[in-house]
Amino acid sequence: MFLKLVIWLLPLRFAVSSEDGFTFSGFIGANLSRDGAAVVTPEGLLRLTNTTDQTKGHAFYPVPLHFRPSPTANVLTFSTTFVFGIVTEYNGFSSHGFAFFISPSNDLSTALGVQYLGLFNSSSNGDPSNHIIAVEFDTILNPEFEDINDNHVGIDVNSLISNKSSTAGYFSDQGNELKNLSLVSVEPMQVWVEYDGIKMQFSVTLSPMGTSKPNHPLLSSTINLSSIMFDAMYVGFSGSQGLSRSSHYILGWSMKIDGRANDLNLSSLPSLPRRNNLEKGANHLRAWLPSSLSVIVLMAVALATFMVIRKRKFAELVEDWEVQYGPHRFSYKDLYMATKGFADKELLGSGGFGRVYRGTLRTSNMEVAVKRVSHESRQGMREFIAEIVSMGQLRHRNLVQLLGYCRQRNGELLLVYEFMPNGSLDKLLFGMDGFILDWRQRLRIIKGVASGLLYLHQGWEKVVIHRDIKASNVLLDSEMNGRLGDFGLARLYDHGTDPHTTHVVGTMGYIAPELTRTGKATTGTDVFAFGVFLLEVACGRKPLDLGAPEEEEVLVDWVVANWQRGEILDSCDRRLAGEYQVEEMELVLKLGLLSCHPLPGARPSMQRVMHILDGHVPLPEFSPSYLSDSIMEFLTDEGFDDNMASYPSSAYVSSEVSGGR
Ligand SMILES: *[C@@H]1O[C@H](CO)[C@@H](O)[C@H](O)[C@H]1NC(C)=O
Ligand SMILES: *[C@@H]1O[C@H](CO)[C@@H](O)[C@H](O)[C@H]1NC(C)=O
Ligand SMILES: *[C@@H]1O[C@H](CO)[C@@H](O)[C@H](O)[C@H]1NC(C)=O
Ligand SMILES: *[C@@H]1O[C@H](CO)[C@@H](O)[C@H](O)[C@H]1NC(C)=O
Ligand SMILES: *[C@@H]1O[C@H](CO)[C@@H](O)[C@H](O)[C@H]1NC(C)=O
Ligand SMILES: *[C@@H]1O[C@H](CO)[C@@H](O)[C@H](O)[C@H]1NC(C)=O
Ligand SMILES: CC(=O)N[C@H]1CO[C@H](CO)[C@@H](O)[C@@H]1O
Ligand SMILES: CC(=O)N[C@H]1CO[C@H](CO)[C@@H](O)[C@@H]1O
Repeated sequence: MFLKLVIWLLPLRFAVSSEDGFTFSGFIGANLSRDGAAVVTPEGLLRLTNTTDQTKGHAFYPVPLHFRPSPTANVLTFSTTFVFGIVTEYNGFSSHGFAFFISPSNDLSTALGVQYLGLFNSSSNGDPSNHIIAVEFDTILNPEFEDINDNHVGIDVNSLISNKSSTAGYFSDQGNELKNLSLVSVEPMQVWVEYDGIKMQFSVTLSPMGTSKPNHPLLSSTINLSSIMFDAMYVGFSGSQGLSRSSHYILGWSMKIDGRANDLNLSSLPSLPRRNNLEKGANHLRAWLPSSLSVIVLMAVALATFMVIRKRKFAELVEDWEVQYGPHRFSYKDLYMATKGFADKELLGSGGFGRVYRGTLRTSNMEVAVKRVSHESRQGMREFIAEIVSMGQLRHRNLVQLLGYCRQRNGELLLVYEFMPNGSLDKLLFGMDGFILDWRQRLRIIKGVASGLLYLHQGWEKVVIHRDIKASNVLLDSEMNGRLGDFGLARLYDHGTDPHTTHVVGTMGYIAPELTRTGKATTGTDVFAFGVFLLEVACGRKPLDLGAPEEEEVLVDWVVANWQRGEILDSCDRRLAGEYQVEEMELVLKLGLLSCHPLPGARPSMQRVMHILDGHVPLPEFSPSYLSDSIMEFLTDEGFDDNMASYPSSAYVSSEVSGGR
């Protein structure tokens, strides 16, 4: 009887003890629930992301832990420690990061990867009903989440906008100065996450593996977790990556509720692999080749013939230096298959840079747009590809995401973008199919484009000049958000050319006057084009319409003329049938005029444009004559060159004379 009781109690005791604490020194045989790309490697490492692009992965302790002694009591003290390492394939190209999290659910399948770190999606981010607490280890700067840099640790409560964050590092016990650590250094690091249930103090400490725990935590924040956490919560890790390959590894992990987590025996942890080797595919071939020599010879001949035929069809150009960019490259074959052989019926459109096809990637069923760009010179290609790869790291909800590229031997470059189901804005603005974008939609698109352009100008480590803002470069996603496409592409035409003879890239009607003079694209020339774009969207007219009555040919001049008559609203799109807010329409028209002021210094920055559109800053007072007066002032103040003197009669037409492509 007694024995029976013991036997009956034994598994129960086990379960209880494993519920308030656990220790994993390596993960061989560990009972974890995993999803997405997360795996335990044969060496016992928990790997959250694999080498496939844009993956996410989660690993949870399989049962929820009880964080309160009773469902109504306050959250208990708890502590966890783990060792992690991030292995990037190419030094300097970081991908997204990973997080330790506490969540009410073990199903995070609706969360997005990439910058959302597999924790939230665009609608759930910031929602208090998430009840998710996380410590993020983020290796990409995302301005939309107010990230401080591309190497930081943050405490997140229900949102990727961290409650508190810091550059990754640790405080040495002598001197108390912050020593920086690089998360992507491929060196293992140990983390301690602790919560003091009485003081409500949540702290995070980081140090290189093998050094003792620093006394001073890296991050410490007073948070009442009792108001956020439930009694039973899952704990785990979430990893996510973007374009460049990187793997997030956890080497060991221990956790304890109502106490201090067991120390990890560091010498028994599996070791972190060095930089990923490229997969060795050749070994597979060797394994199945039959031993008979004649068969081998026959097969080799057949194979070689087959390869030659295929190679001709799918000849792509890969140079040594490109191997480092790995997954940004798509194989020509995959793109060929995706677009059904670049079939005409998959053609989405053709623009200044080439033809664009719709495609569906076979491996992921993802819809993409593939742009074929011809490049005559291979000179500067390396810089250009490096730039494409870094452009791939630009992420903003108002930019069309670049997913990768492929180079072909015939001098063709294929760029792979996210697919935008609602096509380009000009088709909807000027389309003949009777569809009319209402004012609310137009204003939202305008604000979206402004925000995307602001990100290019200021949101990233480098200033990116778009150079070709216009309605046909604005694409619409499934929610009718405006997204800028083709950013940075105009540089293609600059590479390898003599800087003194750089020709002007842009589109007639959108080219700032000084650009035709100096040939130098700046954020100011982008603002000019954006101003023209504002007028285009508000008026539903192209910037230059040579078929229109003479006084209406140049959109900007016509709007100015209407304003001078005191009837600026006469300019707006008649198809709106008066369905708009007068103040908003006036604001957009005047802001458009101000932004395409002929003098670069008079134009606002995109930051200011954004503030004005959001109503945080009033539009400066100016009259229609300001546009021409200040030119006269400029012309009399400064010695100006001949080109300048040739345009005051109609400042805007000058681009017609010398611009275009
Ligand atoms: C893993 O843990 C879950 C939840 O406790 C349990 O149902 C399952 O049987 C365990 N699996 C193994 C192999 O121990
Ligand atoms: C990576 O993970 C995905 C699941 O997200 C899986 O489909 C794919 O096969 C994995 N790739 C490798 C190389 O393990
Ligand atoms: C976003 O996440 C929330 C909460 O997990 C989920 O309810 C919602 O369906 C998700 N939205 C999308 C668009 O996946
Ligand atoms: C540590 O990193 C921060 C942010 O990147 C930087 O400002 C600081 O100069 C670095 N400190 C050292 C000692 O490198
Ligand atoms: C913390 O939050 C819980 C639940 O909302 C509340 O009952 C408790 O009073 C809070 N503690 C403090 C010190 O504010
Ligand atoms: C730590 O692990 C090593 C190697 O597995 C083992 O030899 C050693 O006894 C362990 N130390 C402790 C304190 O458990
Ligand atoms: C800036 C920020 O995200 N603050 C959050 C910090 O955490 C509390 C919960 O304790 C949230 O309510 C805040 O919004
Ligand atoms: C105007 C227009 O074409 N709207 C479409 C945008 O895309 C969504 C989703 O693909 C469609 O449902 C809309 O009809």
